[in-house]
Amino acid sequence: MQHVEIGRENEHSNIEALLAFGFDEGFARAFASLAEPGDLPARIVEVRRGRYSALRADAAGGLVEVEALLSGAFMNRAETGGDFPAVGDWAVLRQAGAAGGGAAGVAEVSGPALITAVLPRRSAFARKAPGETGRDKVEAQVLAANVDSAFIVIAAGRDWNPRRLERYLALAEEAGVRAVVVITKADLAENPEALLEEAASTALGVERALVCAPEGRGLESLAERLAPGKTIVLLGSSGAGKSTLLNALAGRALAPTGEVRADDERGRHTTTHRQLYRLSGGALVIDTPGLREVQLWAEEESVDAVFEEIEERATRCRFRDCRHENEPGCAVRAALEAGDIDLGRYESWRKLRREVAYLDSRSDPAARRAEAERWKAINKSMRGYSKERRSIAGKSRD
Ligand SMILES: Nc1nc2c(ncn2[C@@H]2O[C@H](COP(=O)(O)OP(=O)(O)O)[C@@H](O)[C@H]2O)c(=O)[nH]1
Ligand SMILES: [Mg+2]
Ligand SMILES: [Zn+2]
Repeated sequence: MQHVEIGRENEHSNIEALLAFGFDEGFARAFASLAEPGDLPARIVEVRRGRYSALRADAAGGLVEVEALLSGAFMNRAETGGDFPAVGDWAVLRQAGAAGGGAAGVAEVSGPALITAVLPRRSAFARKAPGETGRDKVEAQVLAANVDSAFIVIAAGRDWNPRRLERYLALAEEAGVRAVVVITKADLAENPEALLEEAASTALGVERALVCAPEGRGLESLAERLAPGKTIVLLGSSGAGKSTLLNALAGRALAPTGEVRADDERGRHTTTHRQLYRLSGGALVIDTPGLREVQLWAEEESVDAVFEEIEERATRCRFRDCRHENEPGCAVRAALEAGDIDLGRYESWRKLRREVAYLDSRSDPAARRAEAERWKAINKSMRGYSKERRSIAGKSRD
């Protein structure tokens, strides 16, 4: 394996400028093990229908954004949708015509760059790929990679839907990423306190913020989450105010807002544009288009972790394999009847569990588990961490 030192010019590249985009020693090592002479590390900053923009160092010590395609070898190797690059990924970039050039360094060669590999992810937000993927086969689509935390954006008013929150929280749990619930459009809330409370009883132990981005209200609490070189992803439905929030955090219009949902006759989303931005403070923010359909790509444990009160009751059922339907001695049903578990939560939990069961029936659960472990190799301890945090939050609630 080649040795790469950060902040030192070497035969590969001048990578110092990439540090501001989250590059570090771990990524440098992974890069060195996959790269050939002349290759460059680059972060995927934009994905548009299978076309990629990547950010790499230039010869002058700055950064340049280049268009990139997948190499033929990459395409041959890719087995499932989850193998393809996503916004936030670190990639090995090869300038066409420069391969094998040896001393090419950071030569400014024109022509398309090729992505030859994606570096192992530290976290990945995935959903079940929408649309036609074959009748018997379901696949993952990675929405964002190498993310440090997720802002789950939900607007007061018409968008308000705690059930959707649970779905995103399960994805965050699966990704091993810390979530913050951001309630936007505070100006539309008749009773903002009630929304905060509902969010608290839906997202147990998860941080919450109430903002009105156009007026700059509530942004300070979020600003604390925005550390230089750390990556945040904005998730939430179309029109929830994600791009408006991004622009307010940036202090300037980085992303277009107010976009109208673009559907074709079949009702499918035509906007597939995800982009990574850098705020002047140094934080990196991934904006995603409104997702109409966020089908789970998760394991049972990730769903259960979002419904802690149910998970806890379930340990007291008479039968170990109780499905909490009509079994005798079911502690979950008993708690439901006593009003200790909310019916909406119970039904939501069952729905998400059914989605996982569907995934299990249409994909190889062992393969999915292995894939998930690969994506969060470094964040593996997060699940235990978030549990611990929850119980602390639960205790201090009274
Ligand atoms: N009333 C109100 N409208 C907002 C607020 N934030 C965003 N909007 C509007 O909501 C619409 C969708 O916002 P946008 O940021 O594009 O949503 P996105 O699809 O999640 O990126 C736009 O018309 C915004 O002007 C807010 O705090 N209050
Ligand atoms: Mg937007
Ligand atoms: Zn039960």
